[in-house]
Amino acid sequence: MIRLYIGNKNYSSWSMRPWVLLTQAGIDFEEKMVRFDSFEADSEFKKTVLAVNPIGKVPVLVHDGLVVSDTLAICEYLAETFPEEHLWPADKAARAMARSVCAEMHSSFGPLRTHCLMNVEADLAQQGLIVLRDQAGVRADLARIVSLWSGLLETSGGPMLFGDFCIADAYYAPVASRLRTYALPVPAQIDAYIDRLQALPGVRAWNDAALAEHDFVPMDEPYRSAR
Ligand SMILES: N[C@@H](CCC(=O)N[C@@H](CS)C(=O)NCC(=O)O)C(=O)O
Repeated sequence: MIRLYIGNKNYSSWSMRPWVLLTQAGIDFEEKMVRFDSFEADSEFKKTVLAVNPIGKVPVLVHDGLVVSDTLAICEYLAETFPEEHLWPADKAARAMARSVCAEMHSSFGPLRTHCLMNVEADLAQQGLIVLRDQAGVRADLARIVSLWSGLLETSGGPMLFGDFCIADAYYAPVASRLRTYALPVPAQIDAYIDRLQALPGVRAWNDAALAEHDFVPMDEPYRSAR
């Protein structure tokens, strides 16, 4: 049985990706949620996660004695282990592009990640206005996301980035969540993609569970002191 270690669903954007992928694909797995108390060496979070893998971050996947960390490696492992689920697009060129946009997610969008932390439960529209006004990097990230998603949707014809749901949609689900939380303005076709993405059973299940957590983790809440 696959075991996936994740952080708080309200906050952990990296955890969301493989969890949504597994859930949406209907692959059976066991979830182990490790609460974010802090990321200090003596925190319960660090102690628990370090006992599983030396990187000390979530997500971590454990399967048949194998420990796989880092989201991209986990997604690749799942795609290889469950080829019948077609987690990457079947077409070679589309697959290369899907890998490319996932790698871009890993290596880019620093300003968006820094100034718009994922927070499924919160309404941070006012903060979104301030961030957009003050952070040129967030404006640039938003423009890139709009152009990236628009191009992919135009090429594939939708409803997902590469037609059918694939790893790339799971990868951008936390970005879509941020766009909603901070009410960042996007064109109508991007708004419609976000609606479709958030309506996927796997994404809905994550968001519902995030709302049910009723936890408040101060290190992930730069804009609020309470819920
Ligand atoms: N590149 C890693 C990033 C994972 C990551 O940063 N996870 C956060 C939670 S969303 C974490 O565990 N942080 C703990 C720390 O920074 O010490 C991946 O793709 O899985």
